[in-house]
Amino acid sequence: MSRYMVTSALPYANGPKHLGHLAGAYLPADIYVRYMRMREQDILFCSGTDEHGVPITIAAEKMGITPLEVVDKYHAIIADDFKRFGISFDNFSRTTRPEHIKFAQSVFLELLEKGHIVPRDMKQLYCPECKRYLPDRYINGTCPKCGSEDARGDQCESCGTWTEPFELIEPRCGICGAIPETRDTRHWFLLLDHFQKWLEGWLGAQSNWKTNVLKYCYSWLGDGLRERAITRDLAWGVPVPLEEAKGKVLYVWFEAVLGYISSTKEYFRKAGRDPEEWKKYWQDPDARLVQFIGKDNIVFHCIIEPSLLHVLGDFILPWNVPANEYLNISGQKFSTSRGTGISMGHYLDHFDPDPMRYALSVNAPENRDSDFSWTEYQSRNNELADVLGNFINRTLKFTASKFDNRVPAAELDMTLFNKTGEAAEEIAELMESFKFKKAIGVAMELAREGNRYFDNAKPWKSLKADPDQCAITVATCLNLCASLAVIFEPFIPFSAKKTRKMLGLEDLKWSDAGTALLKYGHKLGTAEILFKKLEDGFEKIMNKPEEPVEVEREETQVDFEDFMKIEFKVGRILTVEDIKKAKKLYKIEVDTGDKVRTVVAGMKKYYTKDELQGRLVAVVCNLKPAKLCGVVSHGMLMASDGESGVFLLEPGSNAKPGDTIR
Ligand code: B3M
Ligand code: ZN
Repeated sequence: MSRYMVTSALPYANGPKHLGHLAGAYLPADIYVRYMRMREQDILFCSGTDEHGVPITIAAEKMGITPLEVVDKYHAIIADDFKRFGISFDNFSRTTRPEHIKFAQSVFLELLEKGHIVPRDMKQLYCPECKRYLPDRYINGTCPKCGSEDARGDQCESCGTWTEPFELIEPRCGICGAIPETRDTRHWFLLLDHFQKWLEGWLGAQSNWKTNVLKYCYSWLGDGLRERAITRDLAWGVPVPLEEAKGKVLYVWFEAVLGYISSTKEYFRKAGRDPEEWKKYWQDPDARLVQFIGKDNIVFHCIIEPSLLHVLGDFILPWNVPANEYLNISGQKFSTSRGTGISMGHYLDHFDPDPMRYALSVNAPENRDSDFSWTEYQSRNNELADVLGNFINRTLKFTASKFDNRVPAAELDMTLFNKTGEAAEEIAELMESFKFKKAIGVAMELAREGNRYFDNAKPWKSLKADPDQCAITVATCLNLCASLAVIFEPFIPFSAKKTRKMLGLEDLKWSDAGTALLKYGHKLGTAEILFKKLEDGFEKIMNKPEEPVEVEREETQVDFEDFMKIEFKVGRILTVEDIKKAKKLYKIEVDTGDKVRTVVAGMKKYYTKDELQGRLVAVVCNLKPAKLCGVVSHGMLMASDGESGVFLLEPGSNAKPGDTIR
């Protein structure tokens, strides 16, 4: 068994996160972690929101609220959306927590003491109106290269030039438009050049990393690493822990990459475990650190963070950083602010998590940018329904109707079953090398194989002609369903769980795939439809505006699953009696097939005893028992109730007590 520390990039708590984020750093991490847990590895999965930095202060200004209000609001939304998507973090923390702030400050001081951080006096633009130093991107002006008038102090979006604030012609404050002054200030710099040689050696040894990740790293190293300011003149952030640095904060990236460690510390403290236990995941040389990120974060995780950990000394370094490229939407960049993104929450308000998890796994931006479209999503959803859902459903339905919903006595057909074991092994290998896209392809192919097998074996024919063969087919297909529930679990955990329930199985391990899990006589659960097919134009439901959330709900809607929990049955009334002191009620004995139940019903005003006796009625059987005028009622008779009076619902005359009503 190995020990793994898995992290996903800390999302900025400046707004809801969209499907592009999900596909980049969260879904792949979750797939990996779920798989590893099923392999019974010692694995911990931590992340949290990144709550400092300019993105937060910009959001606060736009919204007219404080940065703290911004991060409180979005931390809650982001954490909830991840939960609804089934992203199974062990801990999802926040970088505004005191534990993180203290840790980040201590790292700063240690690097300062070791001579890797030094102060430098410099000039910076200051807005006399806003009374603050202006971060690069808060400065507007004319681009020195192309003459565009709305270049920013960090970049000109028109020509793409990387600008420096002092190069801008006629600079202005990006917030109020005033003309900024030049002021002297002091900042602390991380001397990254100290780590150039060491990084070259360390990165050079990571030959198993993705080539796109290594390419970025080498290009940075190729340019030569330079010192970087790691403090800022901002009111929002982790205070620089020095007397002479009052009013200054740590640069967000310097502290954010330390957030993974503070999140892990927090996990053990909150769980009431030994507070030193986090070290097993960060300081034991046998532990493996796997960090899931988007490609724009590579330099911070492959250059800055390893340098910090290296100086601190006792820490392990990333074992792999399987960074993803971008997910675009119909050819455009996914961006909530530009209105081209679909937020996770907005999606989840209309659809289930699993079809999206599947679509984004098949279409993952693993090695190059990929494109999301609703048409693509629709075909992936329908593929789930037609292939996986269909195979499981037809197998279970057939077993229920022809084999009394039990596993028949039969040997398994090993030709199909060996393929299952092989597929599970192949998928395992792909998972361990972060090739989730290929892995899900192999899984779906196995489900397809199941359908072909069912089609060819024609159990509906062999049932009469060759019952032994029919039993083999059914037992084999059932066991394949169980293996599919294992193999698909990391990708579509909600549906895998439902499938297990329908098969009457508890939690499964990866090693269960390709084994005969369902033995002769095993009682199965009730078959349910796993995936709903989507018709053209289904996505229109999403076009409703996303923001105004506080619309009043007019009617309570009930999930189909909830509705199906109600047991409606046909019953026949056997006897009717008065209840002492009850003016409106009868005590009625009804035969509902399985048993005779007592029901108390307010029918005295509407029906005589004779009219009721012998009548077929519709009964709700699984209502919680309730005591009415001293008699316990075990159900309810269905009746219409309106101005014209009360009328019992009547099943057709051929119906029998015990028949299900739906
Ligand atoms: N908050 C940026 C991003 O969401 C950033 C990642 C921090 S990871 C330490 O892309
Ligand atoms: Zn200003």
